[in-house]
Amino acid sequence: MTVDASRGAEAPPELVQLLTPEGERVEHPDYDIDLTPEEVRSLYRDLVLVRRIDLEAVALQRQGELGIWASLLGQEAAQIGSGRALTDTDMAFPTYREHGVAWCRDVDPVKLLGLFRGVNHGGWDPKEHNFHLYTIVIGSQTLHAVGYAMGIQRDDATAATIAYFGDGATSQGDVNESFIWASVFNAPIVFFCQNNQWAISEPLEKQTRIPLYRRASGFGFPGIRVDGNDVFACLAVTRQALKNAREGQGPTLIEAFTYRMGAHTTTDDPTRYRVASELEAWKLKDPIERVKAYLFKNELADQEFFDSVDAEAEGLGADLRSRCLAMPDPGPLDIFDHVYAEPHALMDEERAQYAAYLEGFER
Ligand SMILES: Cc1ncc(C[n+]2csc(CCOP(=O)(O)OP(=O)(O)O)c2C)c(N)n1
Ligand SMILES: [Mg+2]
Repeated sequence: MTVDASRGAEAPPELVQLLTPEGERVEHPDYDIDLTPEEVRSLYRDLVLVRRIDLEAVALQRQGELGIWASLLGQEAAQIGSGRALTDTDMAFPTYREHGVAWCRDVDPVKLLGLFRGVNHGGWDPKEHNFHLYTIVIGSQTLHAVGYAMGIQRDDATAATIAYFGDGATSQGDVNESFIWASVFNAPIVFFCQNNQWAISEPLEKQTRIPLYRRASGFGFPGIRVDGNDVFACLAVTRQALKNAREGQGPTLIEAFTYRMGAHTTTDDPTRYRVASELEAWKLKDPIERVKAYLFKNELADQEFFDSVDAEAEGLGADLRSRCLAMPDPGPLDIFDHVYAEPHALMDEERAQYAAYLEGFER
């Protein structure tokens, strides 16, 4: 097996970075960010809380309370940075792993669990949060997002759309088709690719021979690679790309260079296909530790602050657990209610047949 050096600890040269893994602020000629201490503390809180939500969800799955869970571990900065760059009127189209973006869109985390517990089909109103339902079919949401972007373009709205997808998804036809549509129609969209180096057990080198962000040039729009473990850089780069989209400058592809620190989902065992040293190298680039180091070094937060965030995280985890366990199971016939928005003769027939079948057990 070939090992791509770029997946190790060495940062590739094209990377936009504003905060090093050691917590040092660095300048970039094209991107800057001016955050108040309060804003940095708030980003830190977001990062810690979404990691805690994720941890609780993994534990719930391991205890049989969720059918499956797709962990965001390691990708918190990519999601919080890009999620906090969105304005209320922007629209986000996630995959199944964007729990951090959901947090930024004020989706109650227990609603994320409903889908994975099998008690609903995605328990939030996309219009209320401007956050579309989770999409499992790899890459398909990029087409929905471009369609939405073209729609708001025709409505003359000053909003942008963001589509999330992974490195593996870039090999899908849907994603490439969405790039073409977005490009030729100059759609107000940001393509946010979280390159977490793996598509289940397929490594990045099986998806591409060139850095993913460079694909954009072939489609005719800018591409940029950002340190996906740097919340400042993700915020700055996404903010700029969304602004460009809103101002009629068309799409941007952002490749957030990050790492999936956990399993693909709870059904996966990554020790079967990747070496432990790779994970160890990425742990040194942890997205939360560098913000903590920055806050400490610059005396922008004291121990009391860190303790209070930890305590809040513990409370959130416990609350999430109890509310997850309290979610009622749907009735067996409820499944027919969500196929069509309007009453439907075939559904009525199938519901009646299934009800009769279930009654057979009661006799
Ligand atoms: C169209 C389609 N093909 C295959 C799958 C099975 N599948 C689920 S996740 C996944 C890998 C996706 O990798 P990537 O795009 O890198 O996203 P990540 O899971 O790493 O966030 C695959 C192949 C699917 N859900 N949809
Ligand atoms: Mg991936």
